[in-house]
Amino acid sequence: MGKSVAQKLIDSHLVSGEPVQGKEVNIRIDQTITQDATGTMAYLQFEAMGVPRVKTELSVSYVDHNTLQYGGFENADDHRFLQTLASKYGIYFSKPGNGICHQVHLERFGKPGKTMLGSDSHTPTGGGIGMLAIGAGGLDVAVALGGGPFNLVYPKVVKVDLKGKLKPWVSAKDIILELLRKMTVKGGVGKVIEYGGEGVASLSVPERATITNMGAELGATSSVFPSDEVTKEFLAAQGREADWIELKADEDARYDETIEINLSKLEPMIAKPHMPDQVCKVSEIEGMKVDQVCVGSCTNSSYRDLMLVSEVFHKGDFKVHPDVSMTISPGSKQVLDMMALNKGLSHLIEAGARILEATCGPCIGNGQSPPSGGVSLRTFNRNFEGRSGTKDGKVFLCSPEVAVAAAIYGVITDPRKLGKFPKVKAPAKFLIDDSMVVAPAKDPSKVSISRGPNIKELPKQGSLPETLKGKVLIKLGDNITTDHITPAGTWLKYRSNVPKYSESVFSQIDARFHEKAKAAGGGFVVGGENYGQGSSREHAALCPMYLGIKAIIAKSFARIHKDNLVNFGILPLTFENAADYDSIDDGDEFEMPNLRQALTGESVTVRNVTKGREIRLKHGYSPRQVETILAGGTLNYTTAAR
Ligand code: MIC
Ligand code: SF4
Repeated sequence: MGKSVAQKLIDSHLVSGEPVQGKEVNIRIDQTITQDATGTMAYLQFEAMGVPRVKTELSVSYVDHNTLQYGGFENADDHRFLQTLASKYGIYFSKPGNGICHQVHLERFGKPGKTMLGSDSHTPTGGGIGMLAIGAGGLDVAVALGGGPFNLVYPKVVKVDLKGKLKPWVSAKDIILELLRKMTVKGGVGKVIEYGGEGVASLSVPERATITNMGAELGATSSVFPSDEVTKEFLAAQGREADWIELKADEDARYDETIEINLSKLEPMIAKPHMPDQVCKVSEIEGMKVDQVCVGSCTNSSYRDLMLVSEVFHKGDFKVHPDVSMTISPGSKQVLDMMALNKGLSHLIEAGARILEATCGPCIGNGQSPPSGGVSLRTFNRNFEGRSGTKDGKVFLCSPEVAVAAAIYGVITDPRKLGKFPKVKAPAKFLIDDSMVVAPAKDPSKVSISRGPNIKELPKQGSLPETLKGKVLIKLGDNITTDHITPAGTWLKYRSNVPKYSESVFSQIDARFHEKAKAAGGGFVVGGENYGQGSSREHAALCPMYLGIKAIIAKSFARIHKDNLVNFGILPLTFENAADYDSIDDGDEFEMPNLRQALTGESVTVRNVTKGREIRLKHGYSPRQVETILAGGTLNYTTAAR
């Protein structure tokens, strides 16, 4: 039987395991990426493994999240640590200002047919050029750096059959927003989303990357496009034609599910606060007053996207509305430089847009938090409550077309009203200058790793005890994100300092949570559906582990977070009967006896001592995961195995 692109990519990298949907397989990883906010932990863990030089084909350490810290040395120290470590261990280092990891990697390093693991949930952006690119926790990336395979559950493959062609003012962002509307933020769990059909050829690589990027919001393991003539042209324009290979699905490829999207019928879409799947047509909410417009993030910061915004202002002689504050964050130095040379940047400045660095910036709550209760339209990928830095800020997600229309009129506006569409031609040649990427040292013995005082040791824990006991420290609802668990924004500077960062755990929900957890000597967390969605930050497992959290009992989990919990020896458990969730209250005393033995079976029991009842829970771990949990986490497990 024929294979899909996703199956070809997985099967050609299989190290062990049966390629059967639902079974755990191990795949070889060709490339890795990290960014600064997750990178320090990933590399501390890599160091702890004692491997002298990375074993991947290519690894790049990016600095793009925390670049301009206000009043403090922490980030700058982290940058120094990351740069010296990269140099010593054979990793390329992309300096702050060179751009957002996903955008730069697509431009300069990604290769069709390769696998990539990244310590950032939007790593699947690489699927835009036919890579199998997967987001994971830093520890999984550390293992891949050391030449270890990545474990994944063989996914279902969903074909998104693209029919027709996009109309003017409708773009790639509308395609993924439409898919989010149809599938919801948990609709992609356990699946790879593969794009096919006649509509594929009409989408450029940056447009495809917008779509694969935001597949992360579906909870998908990855998203992928075939590698075709369009991919070849893009790589040639980046001076990398030699990196191209053709990769397409077989005629008789079988898919687990097919979803059809007719591009010709699509309209401008928008996601309302506070979830990326709260999608409606722009026309349905036209007229709402807007305080801010932010263009950028790894979803929509390509040359095409920013030039489009610039051209709309320029051709129509428009300005940013007096009541709107508009920011532009270019995806890369390449984008910024090209627009500086062709005056695209001047047109944005003349229009009154504020030009920020080529970094994540406002997307991660680093600056430009909306005013109280303010409406912010962003071309980003996440609008979780509070992520912008303003708890009651209302963040909407949209395309660059919708963003610029709102910036001009000061209200949400259907961009089709702007008249003639200024189509941006893909450059025949991009401007190539990799001078902000530093190659690793030829002689590693000459490099010493710099460690500032904010870089604290990795916390450790022992193996799993026979019995777990404690209180339910917090009972939560559905769709708890990693931004709820360990927020970013002003806390970001503590990513290398787990004791300090642990004070942020659930702080948006209960400011005293960390004190409570410590005083109780740890305990349990109860959650609803899709617990831990969003970011790949392993701190959302590591910090709770530091606070003594033993198990998270939820209705369902997001993939990366579940893996991170296992990596740090916290038990992710689901209810056999979801209705049992209702019987639990904050403060209930739990006890899980004979746990080590119970984990060899399929389910475990928690005794709710307060309520005098027993609740059956499923774990669904692979034999490797059971061993990992018993050992108290991946680091213990791998060091013991050596
Ligand atoms: C995000 O978009 O939430 C982040 C910040 O890029 C995270 C990584 C992190 O928390 O450092 C992600 O997407 O994985
Ligand atoms: Fe950066 Fe935002 Fe992309 Fe995360 S989603 S990598 S914070 S731009």
